[in-house]
Amino acid sequence: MADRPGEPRATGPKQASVGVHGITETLTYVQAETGTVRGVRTLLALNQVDGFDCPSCAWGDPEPGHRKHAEFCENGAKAVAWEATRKRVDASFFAQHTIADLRGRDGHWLEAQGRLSEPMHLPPGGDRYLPIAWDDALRLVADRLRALPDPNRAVFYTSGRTSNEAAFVYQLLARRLGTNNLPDCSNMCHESSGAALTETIGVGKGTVSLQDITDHAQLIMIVGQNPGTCHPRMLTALEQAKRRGAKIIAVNPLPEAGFGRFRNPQTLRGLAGPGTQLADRYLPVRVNGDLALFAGLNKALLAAEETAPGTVLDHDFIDRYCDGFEQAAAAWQALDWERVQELTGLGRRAVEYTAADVMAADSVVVCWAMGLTQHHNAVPTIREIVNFLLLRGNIGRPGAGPAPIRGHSNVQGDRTMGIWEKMPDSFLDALRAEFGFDPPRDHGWDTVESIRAMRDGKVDVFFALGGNFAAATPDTTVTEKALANCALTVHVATKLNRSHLCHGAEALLLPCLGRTERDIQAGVEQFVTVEDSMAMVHASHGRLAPGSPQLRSEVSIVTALGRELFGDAMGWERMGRDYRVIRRHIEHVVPGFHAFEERVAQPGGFMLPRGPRDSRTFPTATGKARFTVNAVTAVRVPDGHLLLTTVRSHDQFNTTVYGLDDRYRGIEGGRRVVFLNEDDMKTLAVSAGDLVDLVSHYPDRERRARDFRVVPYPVPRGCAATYFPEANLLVPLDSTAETSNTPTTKSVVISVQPATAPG
Ligand SMILES: Nc1nc2c(c(=O)[nH]1)N[C@H]1C(S)=C(S)[C@@H](COP(=O)(O)OP(=O)(O)OC[C@H]3O[C@@H](n4cnc5c(=O)[nH]c(N)nc54)[C@H](O)[C@@H]3O)O[C@H]1N2
Ligand SMILES: Nc1nc2c(c(=O)[nH]1)N[C@H]1C(S)=C(S)[C@@H](COP(=O)(O)OP(=O)(O)OC[C@H]3O[C@@H](n4cnc5c(=O)[nH]c(N)nc54)[C@H](O)[C@@H]3O)O[C@H]1N2
Ligand SMILES: [Mo]
Repeated sequence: MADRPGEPRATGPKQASVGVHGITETLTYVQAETGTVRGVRTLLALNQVDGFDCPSCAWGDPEPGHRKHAEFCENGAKAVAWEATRKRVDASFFAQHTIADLRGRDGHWLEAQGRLSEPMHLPPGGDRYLPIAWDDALRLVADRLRALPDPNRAVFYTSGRTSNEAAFVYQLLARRLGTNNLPDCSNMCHESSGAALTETIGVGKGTVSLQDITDHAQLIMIVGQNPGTCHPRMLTALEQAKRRGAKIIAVNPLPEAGFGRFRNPQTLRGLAGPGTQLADRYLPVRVNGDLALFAGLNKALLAAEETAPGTVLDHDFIDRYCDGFEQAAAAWQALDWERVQELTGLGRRAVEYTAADVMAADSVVVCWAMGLTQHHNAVPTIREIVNFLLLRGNIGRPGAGPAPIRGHSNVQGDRTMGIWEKMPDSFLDALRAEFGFDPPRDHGWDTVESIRAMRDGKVDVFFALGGNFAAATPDTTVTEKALANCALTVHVATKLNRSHLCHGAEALLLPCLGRTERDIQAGVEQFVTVEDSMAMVHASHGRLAPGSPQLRSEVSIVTALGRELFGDAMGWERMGRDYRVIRRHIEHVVPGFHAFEERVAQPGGFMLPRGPRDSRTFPTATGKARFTVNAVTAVRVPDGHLLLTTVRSHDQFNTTVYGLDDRYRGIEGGRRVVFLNEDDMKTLAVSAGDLVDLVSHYPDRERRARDFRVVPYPVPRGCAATYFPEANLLVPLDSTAETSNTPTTKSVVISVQPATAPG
């Protein structure tokens, strides 16, 4: 990728988050992209009961009466401005730029050109995209899909901004065609959480509500998550929790600014005062050391119980609701403290003090995100966290439970709607009953399997509803070639990105409405629905005039394609004209959506049922919550190598780079940096500012990412960090988490070598 090495400056990690600086920076960006009046009007509709859902993260909204006039964060504001920009990428843009030219630009430049504004077609052998009429474009896709010798030669990718309504009709289209090839960004995100939670508590989602965090939890652990950047509104909830006396423990190899003082920009106190110190304890765990840490905590809790029987564990809960305790306890007894210390990089005392904090708290919530899910042992790590919660009955009561904090604003809802390559038979049965066709039963391909299939020539049509497949997935070089192997690639998108340039023999670029825009079908304004991290389902009403008259909604594109492909026996046209028809189907097919239309009309929407939380029912294989035995492992790092984790900067949303600064980590003006421990720098004989290559050594071959500046940083010894997606080419396609098959983008074994000239 032509991501030229800027000349980043490093000023060291910051101790505090948000504050006035953040607001001015955001307003400048909003103004530059949208012009002020449009910008401010847009922002005020954000996350209000009659406004649109923030397209950025999946953090939950406060109850309707408790919303601030400005219920958004710095990064939500950027996401909205990014979508509401006045710049346009139209036919004249593509006439001026060949694909080869565009492939030479970096992702930041591509998206900065503005909104895609008309459908475009790259004919076989063409060197640039040309305009095409909507009807012709949809007919082309339908023709190619119909001509497939086997429906499994098509792949339908989804990114997590897609609404419930669009996701539902999209999975319906794929299954009606006859395939379960529905990979999504969740395969790279919280798949490990889903797998671990389904196995142990019977539901693949968190069980915690926003009020559990703000009003009830006595201890909140934030593990492998960077709320100051990725879920800034969570800081407001944590501040509320602190004010009523809750404790907070952060577990992270990097001392993120969000754990320090928080200056709430939405209160006068926050703007003027010193702010609230959020974390009471910070554990600088080694990258991939979390399984060992939680096993160590469980060992410490068990030991304390043996010293003072009946005071630590919740035996009543364990006996009534759980199984597998004895085996798990035996494993903790056998666990060696030295191993815990070696793998976590933390002293035994630090673990025992933390266990004491846990014992002092009547209710504990554990929040986590990508710091846990993208490792080989991600699923056992999260199972071990469930063990930790079960030991003290920290599930199914106020202020307690597991809280995987989701990424994309509707990634959780998309799953609920059936975007998954292996939906259970109960869902497929309901689909058959509702629509009268036999959905395929064989599991489809997830993201990694889809890349392999494309690489191996098993895919003719790749269709993406949003996202940036080429940049977000691992092994960039392999993935880009894999996409080029397809006969047809189709992207429904708002902005131009790298994936649109890694095209098949023929390609289509279909521009769609964003979350902020008014969606009118057959003269009637429509709304869509989304589900947040806390399983609240609510409506989202676009407020802005569409960026171009040619934009169509995702629902309208998918239903029009459905009609073109299958005729109208299933009522595609009605679904596309009136989204209430889709919601009625959802009500019949998806559990928890009874009286959908009425309940979603209530301010704030409604909460989906969560058995473990509401009634301590655990729909697992045994009908009980399950303790598991998890071998305490971590990635083995050979001498002279480091374990690299890949993180987001404060100025990006996944592959969308808003700007080149990472304010909280003190990086300005560039992204090609690698954060190293100063002792490791001595051993490696590198100095601050040196230009180095990062080289990953997986058995199949060497992978090299060139030209990164060394930045000394307080990461644990033997660990390193750099930014996603620049580092994705280092992640081998075959290096995935057990069970969830999530790429191990947070543990890549690398060596740091002097920069070589591009070969
Ligand atoms: N502004 C902004 N908001 C976003 C996004 C964005 O890109 N920008 N992306 C959205 C999406 S899709 C997602 S999934 C979420 C992601 O939200 P996060 O998961 O918070 O984001 P990451 O930057 O991937 O960082 C994970 C955190 O884990 C830490 N970490 C890395 N390795 C380890 C480890 O081995 N152990 C532990 N304990 N910690 C580790 C990192 O230091 C970092 O603080 O955010 C969502 N919100
Ligand atoms: N190394 C490394 N790799 C990672 C991660 C990591 O932490 N490290 N994180 C992983 C995670 S958690 C995730 S979720 C994935 C993200 O993977 P994706 O979801 O595929 O990527 P995004 O960058 O979120 O997609 C951005 C693009 O979506 C399109 N878009 C934006 N809004 C809309 C909309 O409303 N509709 C439509 N149709 N298109 C829209 C725009 O064209 C934009 O360019 O990346 C994964 N990859
Ligand atoms: Mo994500």
